[in-house]
Amino acid sequence: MAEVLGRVDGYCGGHSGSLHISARELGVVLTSTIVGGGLSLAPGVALAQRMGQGEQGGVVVVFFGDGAACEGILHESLNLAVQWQLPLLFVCENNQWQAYVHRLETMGEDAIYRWAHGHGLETQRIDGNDVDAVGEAARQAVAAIRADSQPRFLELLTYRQRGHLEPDDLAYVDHAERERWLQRDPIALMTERLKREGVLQDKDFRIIEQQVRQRIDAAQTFAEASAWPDPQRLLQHVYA
Ligand SMILES: Cc1ncc(C[n+]2csc(CCOP(=O)(O)OP(=O)(O)O)c2C)c(N)n1
Ligand SMILES: [Mg+2]
Repeated sequence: MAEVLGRVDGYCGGHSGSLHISARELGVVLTSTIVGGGLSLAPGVALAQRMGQGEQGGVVVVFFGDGAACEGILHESLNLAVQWQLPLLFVCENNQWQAYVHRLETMGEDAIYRWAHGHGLETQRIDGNDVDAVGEAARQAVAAIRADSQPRFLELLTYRQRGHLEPDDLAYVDHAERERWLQRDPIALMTERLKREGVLQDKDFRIIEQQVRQRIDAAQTFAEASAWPDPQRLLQHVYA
């Protein structure tokens, strides 16, 4: 059988969706479909960084959700990161939902950054819908990690606007709460601010929107023109 029926594009030889990407050239070690999976690997990657692998002064960043924060691996990783003085930034995207369960059914109001703080590192809770606040906190955290070789932790408070999956009627959602958060959509907030400060005008936003649409269309065309991977390679690089 022919090795491949045409050119297979995409990450990981066409084997991955957005949940399983590894792109070394972009500095992306992996994404994982196992909730909390990234947390288990991040200290190892950061240890390699500390031992001289990777770019000089590089900092490892691990992103995870409020659901992942409820798993034991968060504590193990935080503890190792502090004890081993790892160049590791923990970023918890607290979007209030863990599939179909509201996070307040699984933890106290202010739990996440306090849990992390208990392990002896600096933690901060940020308005995750304020683009500037997130950018500034991230820059400061990375600079601080480079300066004292201690990990840092950011909790970004935000809200999941859509369902867990696309076919999701949101019947279990508190619509008043969702509505409040929709009023604070991060892109809308940033747009308003840039207009108010006279940085950009309506026509500039229309151009940006058009450019984004073109990029998405081009990516879709590219993906649809790519070949499917050969079924014979289905089990390649599968370890369990
Ligand atoms: C170990 C594990 N348990 C359960 C699931 C099923 N699952 C997929 S996403 C998800 C919710 C994750 O919530 P959170 O960590 O808050 O991430 P979010 O989707 O909100 O970004 C669950 C339970 C899984 N993928 N892995
Ligand atoms: Mg969540």
